[in-house]
Amino acid sequence: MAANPEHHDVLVVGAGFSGLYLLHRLRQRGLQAHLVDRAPSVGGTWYWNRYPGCRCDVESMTYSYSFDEELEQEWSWSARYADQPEILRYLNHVADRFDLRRDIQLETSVTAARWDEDASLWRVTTNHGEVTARWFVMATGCLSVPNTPRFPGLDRFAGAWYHTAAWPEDGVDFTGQRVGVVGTGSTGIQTIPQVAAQAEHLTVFQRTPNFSIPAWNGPMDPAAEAARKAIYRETRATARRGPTGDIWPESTSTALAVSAEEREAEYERRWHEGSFSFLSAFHDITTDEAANETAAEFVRNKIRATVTDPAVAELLCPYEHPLGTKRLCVDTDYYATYNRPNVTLVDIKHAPIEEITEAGLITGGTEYAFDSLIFATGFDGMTGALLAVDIRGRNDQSLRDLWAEGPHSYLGLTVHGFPNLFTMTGPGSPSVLSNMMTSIEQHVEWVDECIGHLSEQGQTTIEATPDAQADWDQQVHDEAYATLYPRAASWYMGANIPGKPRVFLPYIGGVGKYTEICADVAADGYRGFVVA
Ligand code: N01
Repeated sequence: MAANPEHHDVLVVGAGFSGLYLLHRLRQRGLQAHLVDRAPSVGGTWYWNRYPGCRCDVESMTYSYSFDEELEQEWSWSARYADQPEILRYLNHVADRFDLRRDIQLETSVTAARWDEDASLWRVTTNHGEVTARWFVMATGCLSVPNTPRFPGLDRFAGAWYHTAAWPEDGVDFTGQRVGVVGTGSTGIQTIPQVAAQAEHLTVFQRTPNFSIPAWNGPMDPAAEAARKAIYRETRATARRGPTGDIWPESTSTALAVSAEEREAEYERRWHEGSFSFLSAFHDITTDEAANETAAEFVRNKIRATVTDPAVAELLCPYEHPLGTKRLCVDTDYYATYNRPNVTLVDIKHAPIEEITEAGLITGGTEYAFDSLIFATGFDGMTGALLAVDIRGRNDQSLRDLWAEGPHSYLGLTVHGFPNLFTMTGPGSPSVLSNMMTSIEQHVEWVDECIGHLSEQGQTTIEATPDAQADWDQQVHDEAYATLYPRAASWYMGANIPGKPRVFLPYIGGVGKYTEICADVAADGYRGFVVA
């Protein structure tokens, strides 16, 4: 440990969308901010996830920064939904454009952080030694710790295996190979059509079928781009006010109050619009089981109409969870991929993977042989990256212990007992239920203004009160249980990680409502916090 650790006003962990913007804001305010990231590049999730087919399933003209009008006007996205290399280029451009790199230290992993009561600062341990900071911001993302299930025998597999979230930088050529993919969430659904087009044979191992809506992706239309740029300020404001952080209209009708024909027509219209707008076709889709079933059956019929083998189509039809309660997927040619002669779908719900062998894997007593195996098996969502660091607050309280039965937070941003710690898009915030960009910018601006306000007032600590935290935990729970979401064994519920507490993690009350609450808390002198 260094005798005199390097000191910063603010230490930010994570060089993704959130950390980069926060660094920029804090520096503009004259604070000395320092950003570290374990990766060799900026980009966060867009650095690590580089699997074939990886792209954003939120439209790029809303999944991009809004804080700088020149950037917004000058940057051109090549497609409606940009792919991973383009998003990574954008983030690198932002790092250069705002001269961020001089305060970014890469290949630096934070392993522990301890609140020093006497000095009122955080002591943060990294692989390069100790750093101290008055303010400590975990901008580590919601989906940063990959989940690789412990299939017995994985170490004896003679082929190559990959997790989609730790993809080789040089890519992988599957030409002529027999490939297996485990997992059919958003990632699997993006990568399966791409791998199928290259491999000699692809076998998909599906535990739970998912609902997927077509992206209708394509090259950016210059006229549409110009039209959107002309009204960028209005659309950004709409995104911030609405529940989803995006700009499609929310329906005020209920699905069962309209005729079957009207309902079908609206679903058809939204289907052809593409993406998550489908979930907003009627306002009760996520709260009323019967309403939800009408949307679910519409999608199942699309699957049946697309997939030529009726048995395969039926296997792809989700029945287990209401539509949307596991994150809706957005695809390009996903269901049609199962019409290819070189693609096989294997149900592992009823015959789980027994073991990985030298040649491949065994399920239902059958061995499937592969050259390569791909795990698109997701992440330890929302809490994984926060708990990967041994964070200790007042009285050496460990965050891991405090959250052993599920996370507690005030506004999803702060935790009682952990002064001056901010968890960007943390559990208890809208984050993953919204267009992340809208939520990230709202968090960055709130945290920056909070730190700025306190610094101007000569105040050095802010800490959530236990009452404010308990009240927020309750609100997060109540909002969730007024919907169908907790019925699904989803990663939103922590259900994908063995042993993880089943707690609904994000705040589902909507971005607009949440933003108002946060603004009101600040305007009310940081209500619910002790400031000293
Ligand atoms: O992960 P997932 P993901 N045996 O957890 C299966 C974001 N994202 O990486 O459903 C067998 O959704 C698991 O099965 P089941 C987005 O927020 C964004 O696909 O648990 N199978 C499931 O099929 C998304 O929601 C973009 O029964 C096992 C799959 O693996 C989030 O990332 C793109 C298994 C995991 O699905 C996570 O998506 C991609 C086991 N032991 C992702 N364990 C954008 O475009 C897991 N599975 C912005």
